[in-house]
Amino acid sequence: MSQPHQSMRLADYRPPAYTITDVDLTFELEDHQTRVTAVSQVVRQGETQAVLELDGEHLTLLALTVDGEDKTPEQQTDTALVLTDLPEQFELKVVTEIDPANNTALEGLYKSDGTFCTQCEAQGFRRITYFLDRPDVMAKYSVKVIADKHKYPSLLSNGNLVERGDLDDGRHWVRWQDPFAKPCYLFALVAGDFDCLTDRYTTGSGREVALELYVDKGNRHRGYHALASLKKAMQWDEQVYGLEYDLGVYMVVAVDFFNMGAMENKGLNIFNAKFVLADAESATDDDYFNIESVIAHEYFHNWTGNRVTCRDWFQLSLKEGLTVFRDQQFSADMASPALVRIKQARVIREHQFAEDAGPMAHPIRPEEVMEMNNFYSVTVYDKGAEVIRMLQRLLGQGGFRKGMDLYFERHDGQAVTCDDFVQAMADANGVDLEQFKRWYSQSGTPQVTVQSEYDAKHQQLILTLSQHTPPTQDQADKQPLPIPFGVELVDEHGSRSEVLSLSESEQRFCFDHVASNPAIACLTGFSAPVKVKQTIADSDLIRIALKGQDDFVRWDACQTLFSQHIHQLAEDSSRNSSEQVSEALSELIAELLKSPPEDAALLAEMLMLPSFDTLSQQQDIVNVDGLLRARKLIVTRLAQEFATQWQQLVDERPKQDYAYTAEQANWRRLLDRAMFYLAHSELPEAETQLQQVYQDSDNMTQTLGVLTGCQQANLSLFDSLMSDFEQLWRKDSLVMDKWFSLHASRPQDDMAGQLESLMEHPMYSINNPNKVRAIWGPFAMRNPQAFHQADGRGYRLLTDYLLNLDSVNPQVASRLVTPLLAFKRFDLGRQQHMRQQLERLAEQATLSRDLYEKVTRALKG
Ligand code: B3K
Ligand code: ZN
Repeated sequence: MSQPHQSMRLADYRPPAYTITDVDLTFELEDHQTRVTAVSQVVRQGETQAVLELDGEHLTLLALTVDGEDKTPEQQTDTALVLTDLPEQFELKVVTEIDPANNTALEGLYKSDGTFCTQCEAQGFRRITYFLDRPDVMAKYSVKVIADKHKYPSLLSNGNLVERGDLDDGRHWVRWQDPFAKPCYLFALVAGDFDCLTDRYTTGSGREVALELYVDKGNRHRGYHALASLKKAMQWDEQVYGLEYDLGVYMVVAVDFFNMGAMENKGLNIFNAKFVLADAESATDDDYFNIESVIAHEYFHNWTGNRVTCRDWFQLSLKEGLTVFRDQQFSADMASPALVRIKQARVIREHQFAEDAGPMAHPIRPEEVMEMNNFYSVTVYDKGAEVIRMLQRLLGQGGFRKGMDLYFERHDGQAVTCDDFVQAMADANGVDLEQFKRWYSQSGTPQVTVQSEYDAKHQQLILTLSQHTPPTQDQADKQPLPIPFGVELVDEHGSRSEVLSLSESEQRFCFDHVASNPAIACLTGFSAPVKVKQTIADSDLIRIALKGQDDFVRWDACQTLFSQHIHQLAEDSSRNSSEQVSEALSELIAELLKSPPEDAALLAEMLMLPSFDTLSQQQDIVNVDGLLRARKLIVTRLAQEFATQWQQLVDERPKQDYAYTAEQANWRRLLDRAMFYLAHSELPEAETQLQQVYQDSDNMTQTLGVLTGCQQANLSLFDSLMSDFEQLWRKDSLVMDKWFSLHASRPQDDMAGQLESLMEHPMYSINNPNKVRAIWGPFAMRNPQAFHQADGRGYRLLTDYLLNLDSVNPQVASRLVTPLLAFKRFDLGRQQHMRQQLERLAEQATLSRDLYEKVTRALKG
């Protein structure tokens, strides 16, 4: 195994011995030899002889002075510079040289195609200069950028542009000043040649804000949706939280090479182009939705993240959980609230529960971290958002808002902890949230068992709820949590609902005046990120699905019904047909199609079978072959039984021009579902009909719907449409990612040749994370048939690739290793194959810290 990397512990947090109040940075941009001069005003906060340890990686140190005098560091290592004998206050000047063009890790300053850009969160600033790279050091920045004027007409950084000029060697320069003190992770710089879309926004209090969106040349027409989304988000935050933007300019830059979605740098967001660019022909409704939500997310960070930031990285959920919660609220207000909630529940069930069940289990506030980038996780983000949602439910909307107001009043301009946040909520509402804090420190997925007794004579229903959180790899002992548990009782007369507060291991709840034995729908609105154990009859599930008031439980009842039948069929390998088990399913589908819910998106979701990942979370040991077989049988059966209805839905699709409106998007979601089933229907005319839809299409949503249906049903039409699609889009990088994904997620046994030929495509590059993710993400995460081949060939293919990728971009490699970490949840044969591959990784002498942390945790568990 490679060199042991060190872990950091929350318990070891100490305030910094020195802080930096002001920084003056000068960048002389060159591909391979960019010179960075950092002049910092340093102030001692600790004891007199305190040493100053500056973080720095991949840097060439050219000069170092203290108050103008040369300084020799006491120690210089690969990751730090240690200075001693320092005055109480001084000016520190550090000159370093860096190589942005060879920075394939895309952390710090790097080149993305022809553009210079930065990514500093979490610890990328230390790749730019030696610095106190920690969020509790907050300084005011003044930044001068010097670069070739012809190649880089736009030179951007945080704050306000205060000066600019030309040099006589063909270069020009600008100076930016950010009036707000910030941690270095929010620093940003961009230099490039863009098309710029501009707009204006006037805040509630009358401040004029210039909005500027920078995109690759020729892509201007694809920027309007992002710009409109930004304005909606600005307005929403004023209305809902009373929060206004605070600078004169808000810039968003789209780049092609980016490790994740986007970054909330103060006043200068940098985005993966995928979350900015959209037009009807090239982007799907989901792309439009995601753009709106990511634009909003980054904008909302200006208050929850930038104005009030994290004291240390263990507190990441302070800003991420809260900001995800805010972007979800916003999205629900913009589109179908039911759909937004269902999507979120799916993320938790498919991915977050899986994280809890594996070697990377951690609380939303982790206690031990080796590589911080590994903790930008579904737990910190999405479970973090669920925790905020529970808090809001507990305090009510008004109480929550009071808590937010107090949080900003107390902590604006500070770097604080999750405890500070909860305390503000508690104080604003005069409540005790001590037990609630366990949600921050305890990892794992609580299981709530529901038992009911109905007493017809007294018209009384008693619900007994008990909670139990199984041990996780990081934490053996668990305590009861406060769980808001929404229930809806549905009988033939109607329904009533209530949110029960479960806080002990077991509690009884009594309902009076219950006229008849009701169907009990649990977790209305997905009220808590827990698993529910309940024995429930098919007839009750159907009743909830058709008569329930709460959209989430209506959908969930369908999911449970599907799951129960799939699991039964999966366990019985002698059954090759779903005839005997599908009566209840047929009844459900028939009723749904006869009297559908008003929201077409909700209907589309109700008609969708649970994914392989959701199903596998419901088993202790995943029965890969059984689940795949059973799921397919049921799809085919429903496709055939309702073939004419699917056909009719497809035929009757509205034909108006594309617009991204909630109504149209919801309808297209239903069309997608109908096409999926039609493709599986084995009707002789299905292919012709689907081809017609493809030809008629004026938008990517519809086109991709046809392709996905054909791909899943393995129709020969798929190949011809895919070559047509490639002819049309081969020059368009973002659209080609969809083409790569469709190939990589095509269910088949042997993917080696396919993957190889995808990587020979001129558009593919191992240096571009979008390309890597478009191919390897779907293969490893959405193609169980190929990835989980019983002889282990899928695992080997992924590992071969990771061994190359790790030295290029460890962060992206570390995301892709996730499916292998779950090896203990598979049968012995697969377990062994997966473990072998993890061992191959572990044997690498040069394994990155990112992969090292995950692989060692997995093998030691
Ligand atoms: N805060 C960034 C994520 C940074 C990830 C660093 N590996 C984007 C976001 O959550 O808004
Ligand atoms: Zn965020």
